[in-house]
Amino acid sequence: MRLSKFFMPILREAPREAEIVSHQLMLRCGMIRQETSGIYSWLPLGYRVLTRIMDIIRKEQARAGSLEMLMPTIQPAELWKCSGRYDDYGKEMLRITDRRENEMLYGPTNEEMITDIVRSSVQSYRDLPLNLFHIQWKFRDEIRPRFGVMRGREFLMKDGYSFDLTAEDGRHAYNKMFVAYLRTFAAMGLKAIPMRAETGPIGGNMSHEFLILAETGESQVFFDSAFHEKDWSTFSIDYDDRDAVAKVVEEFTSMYAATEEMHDPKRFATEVPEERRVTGRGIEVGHIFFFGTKYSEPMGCTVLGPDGKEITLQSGSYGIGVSRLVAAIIEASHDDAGIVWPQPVAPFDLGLVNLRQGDAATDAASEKLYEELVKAGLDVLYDDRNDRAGEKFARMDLIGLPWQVVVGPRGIKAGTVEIKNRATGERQDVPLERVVEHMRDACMEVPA
Ligand code: P5A
Repeated sequence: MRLSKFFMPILREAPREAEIVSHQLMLRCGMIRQETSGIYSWLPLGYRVLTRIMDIIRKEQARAGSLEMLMPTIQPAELWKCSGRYDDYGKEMLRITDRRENEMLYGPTNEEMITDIVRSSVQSYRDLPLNLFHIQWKFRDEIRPRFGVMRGREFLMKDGYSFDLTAEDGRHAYNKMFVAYLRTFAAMGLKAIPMRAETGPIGGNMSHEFLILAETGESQVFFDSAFHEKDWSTFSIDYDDRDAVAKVVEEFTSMYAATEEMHDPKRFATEVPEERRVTGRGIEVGHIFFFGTKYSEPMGCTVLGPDGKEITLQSGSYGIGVSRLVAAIIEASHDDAGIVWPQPVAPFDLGLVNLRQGDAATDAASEKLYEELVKAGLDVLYDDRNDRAGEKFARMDLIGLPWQVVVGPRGIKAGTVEIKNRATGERQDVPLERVVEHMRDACMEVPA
């Protein structure tokens, strides 16, 4: 992509209403634009990151055996009356009436709708287990939408739902998602600590939140510093191996980690040696629930078992804050100059900077490199604009692409370009003919 043809409305200064660094940087980079309180447009740069996050989620969900589908944003109120949640949800739910006076709502979540789909389409025990997910916009009329897309009113969620015959199978489905979430966040360059959690309006009797640490996080968290030493990135798993999956879950849940609501100071003190007790703040990027029959029972979600008897299904639901993640990643990964994208979610793999647009030799070398890098399968943002070098550097640092390939007149004379690693600031002169290979190695070095 040529910057001259891209739409990335950079702001020199952060608008005053932005209180936290991720919100400031997202606005400054032209990633999002607020339309009204808690509702945002995603501009091309921001949408690229959102897309890469969705790609990672899809890949890990598929590995864990979940099937993607798409349910609507608008739901009939009828379903929610059936589960008993229509009144419980209160003012957070946006209620709508259509021209025929039908009561509708903009979905804050989809437990009712998916349960309705399963109860009407699945008749036999042979059709189970089932695990379905979608990535869809939600609306929650939050009292205090704030921090940009971190706590929005309209926000993008990945929500998945499991249906099983027995509590034991349901537990396995829950464990699989637990592990899939660890893998998903790790693949984005994040360490998301699973913490025992309250279930709130979603309900159920077992639940974990996944939180990433950040000073600006809305939740106070208490955990064992042993989490810092854990290696999130490498474990692979055979999802059909129940014991192996349960073992990973056990390994993580046996270490103390709790949000304020669930924190037990006495247990914390007895279980965790003093020097390992950490109190900090975290951002909730995922939340999983096991319901048993909480939704299946009132909604009559049953199948016929092998003996012809009715079985009420065991269900669970599994959420990831997709749009929140974009802000959360920035909170976890930035410096004074701007964003520092982890490679797997970066909007482009690298920025190619032509330091002297209009100089025949640098123009020719930049154009040639651009063509070759794109041909090699790399996502390149090519700064071909006629701006001052200082402005170009500052802009590249601000938008935080993992690598900068800088083409300047002096280097071209010597047959080299400078490659800068955004995260470490390390610079290296690389011969022109080796740049493509160098960048390919650097960018494809993604953890399995
Ligand atoms: C799980 C999937 C649920 O809604 N039902 C379907 C369950 N869980 S949850 O915890 O309420 O939400 C899941 C994740 O969505 C993100 N999230 C938000 N992101 C941005 N703005 C909001 N207002 C918002 N509310 C929830 C969180 O990451 C949460 O973990």
